[in-house]
Amino acid sequence: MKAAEVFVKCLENEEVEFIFGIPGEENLDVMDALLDSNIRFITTRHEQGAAFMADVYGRLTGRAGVCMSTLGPGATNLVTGVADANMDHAPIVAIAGQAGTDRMHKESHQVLDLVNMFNPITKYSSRILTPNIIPEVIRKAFKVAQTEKTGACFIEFPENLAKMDMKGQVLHVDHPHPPEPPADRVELAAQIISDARDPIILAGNGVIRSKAWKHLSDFSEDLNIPVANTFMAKGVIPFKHPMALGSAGLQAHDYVSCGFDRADVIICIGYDLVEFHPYLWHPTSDRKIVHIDMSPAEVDEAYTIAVGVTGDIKHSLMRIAKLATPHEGHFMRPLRNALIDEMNQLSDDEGFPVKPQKIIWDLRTAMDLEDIVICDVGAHKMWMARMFRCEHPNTCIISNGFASMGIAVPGAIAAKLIYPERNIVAVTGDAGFLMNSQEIETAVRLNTAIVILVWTDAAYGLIEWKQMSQFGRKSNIDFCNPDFVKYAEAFGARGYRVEAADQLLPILKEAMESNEVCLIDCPVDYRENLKLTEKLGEMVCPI
Ligand SMILES: Cc1ncc(C[n+]2csc(CCOP(=O)(O)OP(=O)(O)O)c2C)c(N)n1
Repeated sequence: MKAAEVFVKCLENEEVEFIFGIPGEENLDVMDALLDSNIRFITTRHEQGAAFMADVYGRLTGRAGVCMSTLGPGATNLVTGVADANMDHAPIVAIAGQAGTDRMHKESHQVLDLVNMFNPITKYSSRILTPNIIPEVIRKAFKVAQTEKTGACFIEFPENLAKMDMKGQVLHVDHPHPPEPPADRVELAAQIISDARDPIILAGNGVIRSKAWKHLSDFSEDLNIPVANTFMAKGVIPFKHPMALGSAGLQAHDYVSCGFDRADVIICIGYDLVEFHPYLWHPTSDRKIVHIDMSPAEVDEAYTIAVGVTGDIKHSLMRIAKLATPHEGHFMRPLRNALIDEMNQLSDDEGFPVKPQKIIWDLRTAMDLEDIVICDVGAHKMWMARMFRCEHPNTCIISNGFASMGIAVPGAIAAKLIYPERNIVAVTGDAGFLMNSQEIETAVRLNTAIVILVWTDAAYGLIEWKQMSQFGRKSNIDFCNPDFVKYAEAFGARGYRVEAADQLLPILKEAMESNEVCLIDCPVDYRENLKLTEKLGEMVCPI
């Protein structure tokens, strides 16, 4: 068989469904071999879009999303999405063509050392040096990408090797078992939790990756300990659950922060420091931290742990819950009630431009609980993370480690390919939207009927918020937008413009029912940003 054919067979062996990418001159043989495969190639309009699609595929399925580019500029275009996946622990395998091995040692058209370029943004970056190692390299890349902490891997495939004949066997796919937590660590954690006066849980995305959300709810119920979740762990405990406090991650002192202030023991479960820096929830560095995760705690002066329970998160939670003495109840409920009051306050607001709180209210009303939002990065993300209620994990995807703008539109396309029966909404600012808006063409061509909700303010809203908070004046954050309705229509999508607050809900409903790619241009009133900062600045803790 030709090496390119073996390469594709190895991808099939890993049960790859989609490859997101752009064909190039240096991956001609792989592209040709794909024609005889069940793997569906999703042709995108930018390699960054392809990488973000793989990223969101990985987040939603736990299996490696695959993206592919040509050498040189194609591969450099993948970088942001690959880095995003790696830092946010989304499993992906990125593949790039490369020049033939006979011209890689010298100055040569489009040649860059891609293995080294991807090294700092992957867990494993490798070159196919000879055709015989293809099965090993592919198996290793998928195994490393899909094993906690999951992340990105990169494979470079020189074009002359892809043409060679070889004998190759696909390798058996094994899924490593997470290790058991050591008994003495479990006992110590149970002791600290039993002795705590006011414990609180901070649940991170690792709980979702480990599919341990049910165990988390049981643990919190059994021991009577309230749960705050990171932005990347929205839905890890249903918002309606009596122990849920809501999302923690704002850089301001939010209601949930009062819970951390009052706690003497903070139990971090499946939490990564990139999700929400510990100095923001633990500035005093004096509380006892119980670290429950698949791997040892990162070193940080605000994250000095009393005990680390490393191993299968589900088993750790079950075993600690068995040994620990339940608390009699918790007094943190007012934190959640204060947030709920805020959520309800502007549900009928008629102001225009539409207030962020009202947009979120209408969006939640229009969407089913199993539907999925892919959120971009900006002020809208802060509002969504704080106020969009989620009852199920992975129903509001937020990139909050690398936090790259531009993920929402391509991410929504990937989500729709995985879940064609669900409504998928890309929530994005007008700046992040135009970073990958060309993928509307991909969505229309594939008939992936996503809804793109653009919060329009003709500015880099989050940066304006920070500039105004810190300096009281803004620097170079304004821009002009095209006519988004015409823009959508030019791609063959539907375009809507919200011109009054009460139009948003019916437009959202119509868009979701339309079964077409829809864009909604919704002007947003970001005067609410500074109002929120002021309000939280003056807030007296309700507990
Ligand atoms: C690729 C990338 N570039 C720059 C930033 C820094 N950044 C974070 S939010 C933001 C502004 C986002 O503006 P917009 O998309 O309009 O959303 P808004 O804040 O207005 O809701 C910028 C520039 C980033 N996170 N990612």
